[in-house]
Amino acid sequence: NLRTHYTAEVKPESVDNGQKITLAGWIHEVRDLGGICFVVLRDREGKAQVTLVKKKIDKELFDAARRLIRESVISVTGSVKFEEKAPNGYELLPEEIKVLNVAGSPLPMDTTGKVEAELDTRLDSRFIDLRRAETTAVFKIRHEALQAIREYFVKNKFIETATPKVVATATEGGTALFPITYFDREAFLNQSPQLFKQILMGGGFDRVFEIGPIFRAEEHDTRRHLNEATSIDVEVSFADHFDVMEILENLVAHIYTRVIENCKASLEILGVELKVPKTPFLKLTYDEVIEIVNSRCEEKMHWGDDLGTLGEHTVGNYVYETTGESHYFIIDWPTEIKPFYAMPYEDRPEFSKSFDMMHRTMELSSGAQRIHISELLKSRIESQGLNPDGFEFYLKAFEYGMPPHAGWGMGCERFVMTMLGTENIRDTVLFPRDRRRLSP
Ligand code: AMO
Repeated sequence: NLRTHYTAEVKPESVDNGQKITLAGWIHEVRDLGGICFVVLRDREGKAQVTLVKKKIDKELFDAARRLIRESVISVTGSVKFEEKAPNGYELLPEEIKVLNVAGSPLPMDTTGKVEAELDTRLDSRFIDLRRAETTAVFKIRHEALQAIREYFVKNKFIETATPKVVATATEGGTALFPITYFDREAFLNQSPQLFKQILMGGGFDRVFEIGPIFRAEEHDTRRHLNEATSIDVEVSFADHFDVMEILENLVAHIYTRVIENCKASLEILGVELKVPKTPFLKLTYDEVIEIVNSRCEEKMHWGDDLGTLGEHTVGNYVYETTGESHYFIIDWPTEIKPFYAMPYEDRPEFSKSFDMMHRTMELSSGAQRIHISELLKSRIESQGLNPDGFEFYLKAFEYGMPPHAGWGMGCERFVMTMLGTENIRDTVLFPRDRRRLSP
């Protein structure tokens, strides 16, 4: 047996003093003080000190320990000695150290935290970067967030779905597509499960969610755009935009609650203190947002303009100053700047039943009540300069009993990024895809 415990599991509640255990992991550090040698073993959950006293142990074992090479993989069997002064409150007194694989040197990057590596260096050697506690902490929190999302949806009677990522049509007008070759036909990587989750409403699924990749051929190189992102998508029948906004804000509060409960150690490593956002979130209309921007910025925003980065920050700061909260909605966007599937208000069709969920620093989610009337949908597709022929498979589902429905999509990476205050979105993806990066 190469491992009986993780380092962090060795506690007086669960392990006896003197008990024989086996730890496995990487050599974080070897400190040779002559008469005593400390080998710090690191695993996914933390670190442990293996202590070798020259006078007390086998000479061969002592000499082998002194020669261990950093970041090599070892398995150590020994007895536990609880010792308040030792890191984590215990030492391991070894009987056997198995070297499972020797690491080359020098390492492609430092793992001790003494030297701050550039993001690019870290991403180039991601396997080493992931051995750093700060990096692991981000992905443990991301994992917990996704667990909380699934828990919330399952409890609320959603069905989890998987829709194709190789498709024949665009859905999100504003952003470009990645073309691929599909046998002898042109195809694309999907920008959003949008059309499919709507078709599922026609199939009577009522409440669906999907967590999957979306692909956006956006050329810009920013701290908050990826070319492959993870989208959390929701679609609900017999619901309007207000119903799905409520689902969204409650989900956000649920994720924060779970992360606070279950990720104490990781949050501490990152120095992040979280507070559960207060629900319901403030709702500002698009028209109110224009007023806020124009009263605070020199560059004016006109009706029909999208909210730029400066506008997002201005309104985000306004909301934070007035409410102390970071999350809010912008509702009632002009129909012309939202995708074709957003439902216009019956009495003022220039406005749509759409919303964005914002964090103080950026947009996290967009959604809307959808058009479920086939004729209106066709005319909206045409008025956005698209050809309805390409949407035949989608439009067909609206002709044989499509219920009214609404939904939203939220970027997983942006969510984690704003929760943890991460500088760059690439820090929240294991292997980010951007304009320049296609491997690892
Ligand atoms: P939208 O295009 O606004 O809406 O995308 C929804 C959310 O997905 C995230 N996101 C991204 N994250 C990182 N990098 C990107 N390039 C990127 N693009 C999008 C953002 C964004 O708010 N079909 C609609 C959703 C719906 O109405 O259900 C849609 O895709 O957090």
